[in-house]
Amino acid sequence: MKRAVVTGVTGQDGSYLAELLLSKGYKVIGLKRRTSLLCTDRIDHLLEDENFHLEYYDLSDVGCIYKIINIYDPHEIYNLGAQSHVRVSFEIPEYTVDNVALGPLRVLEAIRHTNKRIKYYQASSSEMFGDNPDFPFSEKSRLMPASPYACAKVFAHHLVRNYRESYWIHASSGILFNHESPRRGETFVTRKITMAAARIKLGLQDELRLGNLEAKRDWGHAKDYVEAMWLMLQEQNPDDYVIATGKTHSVRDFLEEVFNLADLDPYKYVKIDERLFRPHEVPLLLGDSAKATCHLKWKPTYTFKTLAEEMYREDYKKIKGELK
Ligand code: NAP
Ligand code: G4F
Repeated sequence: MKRAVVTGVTGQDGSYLAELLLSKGYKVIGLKRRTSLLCTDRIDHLLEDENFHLEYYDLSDVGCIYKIINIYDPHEIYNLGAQSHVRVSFEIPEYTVDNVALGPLRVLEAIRHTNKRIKYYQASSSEMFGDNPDFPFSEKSRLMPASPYACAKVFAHHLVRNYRESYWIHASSGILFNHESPRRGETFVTRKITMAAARIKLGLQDELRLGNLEAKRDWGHAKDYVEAMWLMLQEQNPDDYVIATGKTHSVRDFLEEVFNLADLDPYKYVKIDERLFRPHEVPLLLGDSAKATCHLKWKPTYTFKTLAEEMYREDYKKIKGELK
């Protein structure tokens, strides 16, 4: 039986990836950091599965990473754990850089010193392209990070190539563009919008504060994107892959799409709040995932519209259920 470790298993991607790996017959060791509230909502349905093991860890604690490798002898490690909010990284840069940049270093060092046959997946990000004006972005595009978070992701991205070439570790980076779902964290813009639309529709909210509506993102669905992570580690050779839909839309487009589904006029509710702007904005992200299509045979199944619709409908159903 194949064994996979997933850091950040309580997050959006960690929960979908754990489900995918269990469905493929893996034993999954999900790593969760200690929080004062339990925060396992996204994986509660997996806790009874005999092939799912939940362990405490922290990306700043080297010893626990060696311990997990020694106990479970994994074939694959998916490193998804991170302080993943770009704007927050301007508020807590040192903490962000520690887990986003040094976390991967610690895991790769543990692999190097225990078992170099463990395959490693690094959660790289389209934020690394920052304000590079030459889109669409491929694996060869220039990295121009525009936040502490993105600078740290660039460090980790280069480190993966360095460990691949220096120590022959099967380490791959997925340069994933924004991916969302009904499990997306509530402070990211898509989920903030779908939750607000549902709450306004149900009479529970009368205002939605947003920042820059003109920023554009290449938005896909997290379920599609975790499939790409797994595919990368099944390849004979490790490599870097852009994972994207190849379409870009503004925050305004997403807002209008969702409020239209709710049959609401967004401009009756939206207030622009300067505090939600970033010191350095990434104006436009658009990915070219031709390499992943060719090598991994990966392509997205969700569109912008089906993603927005699923997110809004799920939020509406959940909030209405809670009201009852
Ligand atoms: P997420 O929902 O924010 O989940 C992040 C996970 O990391 C959570 O399990 C979180 O634990 C954990 N974590 C946070 N700080 C940590 C720390 N200091 N030490 C250990 N674990 C920590 O993020 P996601 O959307 O699933 O993204 C997964 C990974 O892909 C992240 O590395 C992110 O940077 C990267 N990425 C995401 C996207 C995207 O659009 N979603 C695109 C490109 C790359 P708690 O549950 O306790 O908070
Ligand atoms: O939803 P966001 O916070 O996502 P962002 O910054 O693009 O980062 C996400 O995707 C990255 C991949 O490209 C990941 F690496 C990262 O971990 C994360 O998952 O913001 C999207 C856009 C930004 O331009 C922001 O300025 O929406 C704009 N925005 C406008 N109003 C807002 C808001 N963002 C948030 N979070 N909240 C707002 O009220």
